[in-house]
Amino acid sequence: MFITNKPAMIIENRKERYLLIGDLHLGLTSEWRRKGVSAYSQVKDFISKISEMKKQTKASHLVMIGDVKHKVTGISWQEEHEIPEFLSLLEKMFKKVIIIKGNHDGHIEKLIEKKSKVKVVKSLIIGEYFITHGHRKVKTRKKYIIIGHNQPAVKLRDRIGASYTIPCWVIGKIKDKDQELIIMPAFNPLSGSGIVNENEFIGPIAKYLDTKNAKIHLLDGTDLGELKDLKIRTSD
Ligand SMILES: [Mn+2]
Repeated sequence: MFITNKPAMIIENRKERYLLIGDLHLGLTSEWRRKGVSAYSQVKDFISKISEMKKQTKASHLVMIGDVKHKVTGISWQEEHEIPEFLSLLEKMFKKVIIIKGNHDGHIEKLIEKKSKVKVVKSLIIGEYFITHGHRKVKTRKKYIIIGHNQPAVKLRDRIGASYTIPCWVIGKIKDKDQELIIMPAFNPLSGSGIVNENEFIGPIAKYLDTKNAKIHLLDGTDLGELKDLKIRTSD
């Protein structure tokens, strides 16, 4: 269900395939430009990556699990232009496009045309999966909970002391419950990350992750073992 080498996963239910991505933070680059960094719209790059994954997986539905836009309150000039463009391209590609609202998605509804088939929801259930952004509390008995919000990455240090921050998946149990939590890496490679072997997880769901048994996988499938053993260990 994880797509090798991509910050994305597939869930199959009733013969439909749902492609999941999260933490896109479109509009982030305008903030950088204001600070003097040359960075341009990511719409085309995102569309080509999504279209490649769609071809590879034959997904019929797209689920964006929050933080499609970057500005927490209000809408930036860049978002006002880029998000409708991005969504209209996605609508042409998928049967359904679902946005699960993240903490950065304030007023995103204003960027969606009335006749659009893009849906905005707080959370979504697909079969045994409960999917939400991860910044608000939820009640569910579903076996699997999928969130984003944390933008997890692991910090590794090599023998000469150079350190690398590499996006990762976090998979573990919810404390005292028979439920499994999957934390997705961010889709936007520029959006920064929460270092799982340095920082605490954020949000009211991830804080109940049983970190003693949580496992870390890199996007290429490398199993780094348990988080508790990864206190900035040396890689070979
Ligand atoms: Mn978030």
